[in-house]
Amino acid sequence: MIPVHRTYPILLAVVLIGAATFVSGCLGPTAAADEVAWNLTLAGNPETVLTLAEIRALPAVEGYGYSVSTVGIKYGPNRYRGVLLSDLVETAGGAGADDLIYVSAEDGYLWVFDTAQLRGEEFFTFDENLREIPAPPLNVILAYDRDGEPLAYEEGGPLRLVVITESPDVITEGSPWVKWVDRIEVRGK
Ligand SMILES: Nc1nc2c(c(=O)[nH]1)N[C@H]1C(S)=C(S)[C@@H](COP(=O)(O)O)O[C@H]1N2
Ligand SMILES: [Mo]
Repeated sequence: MIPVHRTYPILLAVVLIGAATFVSGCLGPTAAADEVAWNLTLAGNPETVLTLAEIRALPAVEGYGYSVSTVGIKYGPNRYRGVLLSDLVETAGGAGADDLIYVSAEDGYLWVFDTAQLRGEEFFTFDENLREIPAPPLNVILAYDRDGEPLAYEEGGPLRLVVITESPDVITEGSPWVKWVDRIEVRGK
């Protein structure tokens, strides 16, 4: 018979192994990305709600994002990864040429895009000295990663609208970079 005082270390070991397995499972790279609970509502007909994990599973694009705020503070450049806003609009049922896309956030912020902007057109672009430059090809994405890491809440994550380019030295205005995006709606004019 095992003396009573010896059963405790065995039990403790079993509990610790169980706890370690649980913790490592929670902190694994895929689990960590899934852990933030966030829903994106695509207000089409029918309405679609996507989780962060479902958004990460969609075809992804990458590029450089570099913005300037209204008061001239530059933010970036950083490498962003996310889903094309135009792909999400297709999932929401698509947009006609005259429709507008309302992108909004939990703090009540709203930015309205037209379909030309969905194609990356009509944005103003600037060089490092904030002098306007002809716009190179741009893409509007709903970003979830910044420089290879999930976009932090303080940076507007887990989902932030970002205008990206192929090169790191193109600056765009910060106002369309909607932070904490939770709703995308297509509406007629
Ligand atoms: N949800 C949300 N997104 C937002 C805003 C806001 O107030 N709420 N401000 C916008 C404006 S006007 C600018 S210039 C940038 C500022 O980005 P920053 O807070 O990362 O500097 O975010 C844009 N996105
Ligand atoms: Mo701004």
